[in-house]
Amino acid sequence: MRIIDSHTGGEPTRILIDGGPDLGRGSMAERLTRLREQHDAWRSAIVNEPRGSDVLVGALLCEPQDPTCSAGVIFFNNVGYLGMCGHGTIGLVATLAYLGRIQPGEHRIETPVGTVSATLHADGSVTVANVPAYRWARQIPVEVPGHGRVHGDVAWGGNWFFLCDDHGLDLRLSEVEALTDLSWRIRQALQAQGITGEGGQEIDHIELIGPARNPAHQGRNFVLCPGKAYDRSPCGTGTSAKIACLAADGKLAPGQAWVQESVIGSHFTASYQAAEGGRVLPRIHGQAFVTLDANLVFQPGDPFAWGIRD
Ligand code: PYC
Repeated sequence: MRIIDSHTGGEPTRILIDGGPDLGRGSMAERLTRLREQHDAWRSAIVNEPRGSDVLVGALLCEPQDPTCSAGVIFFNNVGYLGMCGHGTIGLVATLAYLGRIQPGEHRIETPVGTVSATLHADGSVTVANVPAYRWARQIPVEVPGHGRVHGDVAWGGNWFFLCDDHGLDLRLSEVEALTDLSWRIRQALQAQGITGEGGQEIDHIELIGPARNPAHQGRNFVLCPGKAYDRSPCGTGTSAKIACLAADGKLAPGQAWVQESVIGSHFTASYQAAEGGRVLPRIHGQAFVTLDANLVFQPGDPFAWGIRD
């Protein structure tokens, strides 16, 4: 049971390369349902303490359904499953390149929310052509207990995001505790006030947005993930949601570059092509580096071999 860790702009991804549960055939969405309902202990064993940590995004590498795809993947974290993961897809492509399984060029990858394409460049960087992104609602007011009213756009970028810019905080590393606390309270307020994505879907990522610190970049974010860990990268799906909002506001033209900084100062370069129904097709460019190549060990008698969980 081999795992390979990488980081993309500081955000780690741990991929189970072989071994793991038998999820059968079918789409990644069907296999995700089987993983969640019958084999959730694997998610916990891979990413939860004591083997992992709250920051890790995990992934199962799967045989794709469509033979023209290079891989199938299911992403997860300390509390559940992700529809899509931008930094994780960049990490997956860097991992497949490290393994010698792919060469520079375009590769199609099946995810639970659709097939994405990713281009491995000769310098090792990766461009992900994400699933269509769109803004669902504009400048929704939310009463946040202990803070007051904030406003935000609700947008889909492969996960649901609430993008808020009147939070009043500095998007810097020394403010991570305050940023985490406010984002968590915004998320709880969204739930309490019944504010959701399309079809009542839960908004489980909070994205605080603000000005870039590097004058060559266009924006900065702080993204709180569903399990209360913040994204060290600018979040590929969050950056996709952001450019969907910019496109909807007429502030970013198709093909124009938007460089999004994370709260630690790493960055992704994003752009989009217009799609039907006001949607955009985001492209996210970044780079991942492999940090560990190891095997999972389950020793008999280890009470936490499958992770610490409820
Ligand atoms: O890069 O899309 C992303 C992502 C989602 C959660 C953590 N990273």
